[in-house]
Amino acid sequence: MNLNELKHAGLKKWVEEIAALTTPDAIVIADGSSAQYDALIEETVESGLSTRLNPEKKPGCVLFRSDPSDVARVEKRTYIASVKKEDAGPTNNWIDPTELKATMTDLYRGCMKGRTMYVIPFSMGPLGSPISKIGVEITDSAYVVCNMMIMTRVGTKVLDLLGTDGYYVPCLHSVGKPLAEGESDHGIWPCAPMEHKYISQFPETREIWSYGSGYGGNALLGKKCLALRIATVLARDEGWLAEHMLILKITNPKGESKYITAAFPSACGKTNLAMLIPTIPGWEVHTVGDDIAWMKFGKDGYLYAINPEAGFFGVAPGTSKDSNPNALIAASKNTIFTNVALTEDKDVWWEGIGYDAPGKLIDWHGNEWVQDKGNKEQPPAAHPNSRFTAPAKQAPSIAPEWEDPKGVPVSAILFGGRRPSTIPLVHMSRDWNHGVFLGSIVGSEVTAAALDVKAGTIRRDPFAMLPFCGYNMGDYFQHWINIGKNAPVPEHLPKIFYVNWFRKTSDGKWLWPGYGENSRVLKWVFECCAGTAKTVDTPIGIMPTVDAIDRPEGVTEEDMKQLLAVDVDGWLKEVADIRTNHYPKFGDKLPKELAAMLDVLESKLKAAK
Ligand code: GTP
Ligand code: SPV
Ligand code: MN
Repeated sequence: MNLNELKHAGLKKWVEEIAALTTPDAIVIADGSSAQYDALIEETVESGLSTRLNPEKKPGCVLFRSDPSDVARVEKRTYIASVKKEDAGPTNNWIDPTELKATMTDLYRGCMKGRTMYVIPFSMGPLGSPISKIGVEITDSAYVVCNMMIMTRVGTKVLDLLGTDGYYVPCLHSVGKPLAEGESDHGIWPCAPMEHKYISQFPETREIWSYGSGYGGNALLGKKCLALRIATVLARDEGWLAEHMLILKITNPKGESKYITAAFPSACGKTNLAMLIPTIPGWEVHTVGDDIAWMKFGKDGYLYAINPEAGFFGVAPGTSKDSNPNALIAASKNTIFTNVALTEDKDVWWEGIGYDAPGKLIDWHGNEWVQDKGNKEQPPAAHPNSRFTAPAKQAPSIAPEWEDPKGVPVSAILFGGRRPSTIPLVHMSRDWNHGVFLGSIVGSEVTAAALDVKAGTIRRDPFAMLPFCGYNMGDYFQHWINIGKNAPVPEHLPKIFYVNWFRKTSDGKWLWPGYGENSRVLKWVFECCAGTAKTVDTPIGIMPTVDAIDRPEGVTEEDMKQLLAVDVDGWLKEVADIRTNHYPKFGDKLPKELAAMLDVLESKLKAAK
């Protein structure tokens, strides 16, 4: 299909304007067909940008490598360009939108010369569903087009829905100006130097402009930019929630099901929990989504969640037959791998895949790599943030209702992060506002999912939304409080929990085995929702009694006591940190309900000393 076939005059005009600015050699519209997907992949294979994997081991799969500087989201180069600085708030980078557009327009000028410009009409959420949002991404990266075709619903069906004047969110992307003439891209996608990268959201005009990076969250603009940063703004205005959450369905041995959503910061276990295989007999878990949830009240007063995505952009390292067999099967065909290692027989390998490297590998830099097991300092063969892009429907665990436009009614919301100490395995909030408090204080050890934040240090990541909230985080806290206040049926609000799979012993070992064993905690969550759980009231909230959660093999009674103890001194340090370093950032935007919760927590802890 070509430009003249575009029936939507506004869209055609926008595409023409961008083409005039960026001067591509050709314009191609993504029609969503598998023939076009195959042809695009073939082009990248032929130009040396990707490697086709062994069709017997990984049919329909390819491997891409990025520039070593373009392996994760770049939070320092991500902007919420609201008209007023205050509306971006204390946790977002801000530049005046007029100034930022001028800077970026200069960068975009002529940037697609020598390349094809692709126009990708896409839907976040099932096609035609009243909750879905339509976007159109313009990009000069075939890698982005192919990833978007897996992660979202793409093509002429979306254009049909748009008709001649339908609304879409314009999303402009370029990997950046090509290298100097004569220089090749060395089999990696091009990108701009750090100081030219911009991942910009314009909340008032609901536009997204991204320049200089080809990596997932920076370049697949339907995902973090639209389905979170822009969607949070829409959700605030329209009274719903756009969240960095997995959605799962848990079924007990009697066949009764409940739906749970969970917000953990990037690379803290959402994909794994969403696809978990319970270790407790008779229980089942099915996947509705692994990264983003949009939640709206239904007529019955329950919050209903939909997964706006159609694929998984999952962390590869640590994914094994033992930890997440569902993800391995989902990514066994028709999958795009990014920055993992390549074996001699053209299969993939990564750290934590569950077996030693089979012979000589090509690492994510494109260099030969031989495993040296004795050497703890050996750089990894796969980048720690290497990823697979796999169609959601390929996961054996996918719930039959995962595309239901109504969504699924949510009984419980979990918050969590990587906390080696203090935070217990699980506790439940006393009520909605206490749950909002728990979300607001989420902290986690930083992972490799973003550049420019020091891995290993703990930072506050409220609601796991620090990098994804499109407006003032203080107003976002208030929005969560308001959702509780305005709930049509308060007793149908989800219960809110705080979990931590990442406690460590003093010698650095995991205190809790995690993965499938997390089903034991989900069972307690299920029982809390059903009103049958064994609970005890503590200064920090409602907790399981020590015998309420069956112990997994290898976890002693002592371990369990430690996992479920209230570390009063640790929590008092937590309170002090929130009081001096975290909450003051929000100034008078901090909801008074949250300030009051902190006082209550402190006095309860002091009373328990
Ligand atoms: P994003 O896609 O970045 O939003 O991440 P995610 O939250 O989906 O994280 P994911 O499930 O991909 O997990 C990231 C890393 O955490 C992987 O290396 C996992 O192996 C590891 N992990 C997940 N669950 C557990 C767990 O229960 N215990 C431990 N120790 N590690 C876990
Ligand atoms: C995350 O970083 O939270 C991800 C990967 O889910 S990305 O799409 O790159 O944001
Ligand atoms: Mn994520």
